[in-house]
Amino acid sequence: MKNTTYLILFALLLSVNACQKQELQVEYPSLEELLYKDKAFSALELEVNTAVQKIPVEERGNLAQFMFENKAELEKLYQPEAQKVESSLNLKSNTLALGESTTFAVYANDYWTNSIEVQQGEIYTFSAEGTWTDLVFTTDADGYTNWYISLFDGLKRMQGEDWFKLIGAIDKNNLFPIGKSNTLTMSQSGQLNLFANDANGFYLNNFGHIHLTVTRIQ
Ligand SMILES: [Ca+2]
Repeated sequence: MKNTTYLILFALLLSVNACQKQELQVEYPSLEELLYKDKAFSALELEVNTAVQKIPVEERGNLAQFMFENKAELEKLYQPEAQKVESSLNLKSNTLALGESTTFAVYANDYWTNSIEVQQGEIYTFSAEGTWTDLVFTTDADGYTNWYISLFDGLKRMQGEDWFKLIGAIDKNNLFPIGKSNTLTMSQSGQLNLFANDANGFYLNNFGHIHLTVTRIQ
């Protein structure tokens, strides 16, 4: 996925509430003109065609207007190097004994939250409390979907699972859905990593955290 696509989709998400249909008083550039000719956006080495194809035709005028009027803010928000924030928990122990629990926060804007070490065959229960927010959509760890966000389903990190569902991974591979409440057998040994299911590059508009309690039951 190229930088352009992120920027455009991010702008589109930002504009979902902000950009209401208005009578255009001014002649705005088209989305293509904006991306090809405006230095603010062309400096990002945009691959315009790929990106534009993802935007529904009827949304392009509004999006161009929004990007045009919010150039400075969008440039500031778009920082590719800041998109893969990773946090490692400061846990008492890296492993859980049988029957032991640990509770920690998983932040919506962290690309990875690195937690305990697990062994293949161990069974854990997961219980997540609280809500987190994807731009304007607040949900719990079971996640959400709606007609608008579903336009971007192809970009989700874990396909087939809702947006902002709590997802687990072992050593950042073999993703599995967790959600609000679950009991799962570990398919392999390694570090348990967690994240809110979002599109790579769209973690900057994520807010809040859930509290996850993990208990080893076998
Ligand atoms: Ca997001």
